[in-house]
Amino acid sequence: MKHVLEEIENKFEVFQVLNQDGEIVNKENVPDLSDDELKELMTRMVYTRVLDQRSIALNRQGRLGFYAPTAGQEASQIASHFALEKQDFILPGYRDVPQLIWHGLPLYQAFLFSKGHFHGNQMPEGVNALSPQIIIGAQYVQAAGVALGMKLRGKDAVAVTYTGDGGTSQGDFYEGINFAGAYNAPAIFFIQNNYFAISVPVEKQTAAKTLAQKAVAAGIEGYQVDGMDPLAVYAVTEHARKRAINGGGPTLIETLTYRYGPHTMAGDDPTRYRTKDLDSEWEKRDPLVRFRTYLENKNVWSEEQENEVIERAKEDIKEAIKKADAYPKQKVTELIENMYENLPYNLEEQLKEYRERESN
Ligand SMILES: Cc1ncc(C[n+]2csc(CCOP(=O)(O)OP(=O)(O)O)c2C)c(N)n1
Ligand SMILES: [Mg+2]
Repeated sequence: MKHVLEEIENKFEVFQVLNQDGEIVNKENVPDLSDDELKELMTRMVYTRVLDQRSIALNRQGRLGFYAPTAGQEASQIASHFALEKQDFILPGYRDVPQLIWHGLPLYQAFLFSKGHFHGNQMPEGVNALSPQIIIGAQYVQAAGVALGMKLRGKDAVAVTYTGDGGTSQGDFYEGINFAGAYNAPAIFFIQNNYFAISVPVEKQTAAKTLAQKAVAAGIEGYQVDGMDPLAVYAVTEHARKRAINGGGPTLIETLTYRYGPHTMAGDDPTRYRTKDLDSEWEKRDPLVRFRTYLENKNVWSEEQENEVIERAKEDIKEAIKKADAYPKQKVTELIENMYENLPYNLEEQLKEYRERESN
């Protein structure tokens, strides 16, 4: 009898283009990006790192609410988004606010989302996205549906969703990839494998050797990618997008990455479940460090340019948090009105009551 599982598992190799020393190790798969595009990608990653640092500080000052740190995951988040187009539809998880921002969600609205204000969930016209999903895995089912809708309408666009390693244990994960496979829907499913679901290590999450191999049972393409390598993440996303648009069906992409910070700012202490050695092993793979080395060697990036980006990000954040702080507080009536298209009778009663209270 053949050992099919072992055979399949061994076929999933980590796809890498740029190693941790910033050297190209996979010439035939270097994405076709101009110097300006490379600079823009670096700019976005640096900006996002600053946003993360500032968001953590603002949370500690009590000016932000819910926040899930992103440092370490920039290549997975920003380089995947960089391969998308404006018409693509994004269904993010709670840690994926950066992709929303680069898709067009204004910063002050991202801050309002953090503060629990409904306006943070209202995508501006032309920003094709849902607000971040808190229910682990639910966005996978929704992404399959959005992708099928795009296919039926003949759109040249894809639905893109993100979950974590822990998310792959949810029923919704399997339902989403299976449905999208069955309907050959143009979807890209990302798993950002940062090796922990809060404190639970991925080895306790599943017996599977890779998360990418879960694509096999759904009959879709699956890749395992170095999630600290922006060029690899970009290349594989661009490939998956082209395939989907050309009727090739959905793709599951596992990015191997790490979150340097705590799970969220609500009291998680990573030192209780991760070692310093593991942290520093991953810091050596930092996506900003290796991309900076690569770009500096190509003479398309400098410390001066990076400092400009850092200053611009700080200024933008200052303005945006000011605007979010000054934004009118949400009313109970607005909460009710924004929840349903047709109100159930009990909420209709409460709405009336709150309208009276608020007018006094
Ligand atoms: C259905 C569901 N169950 C449990 C939770 C609580 N919860 C929030 S985050 C999380 C861990 C998710 O880990 P992972 O999918 O690896 O994503 P990461 O936070 O590492 O990005 C859990 C269990 C939830 N939000 N939804
Ligand atoms: Mg995780």
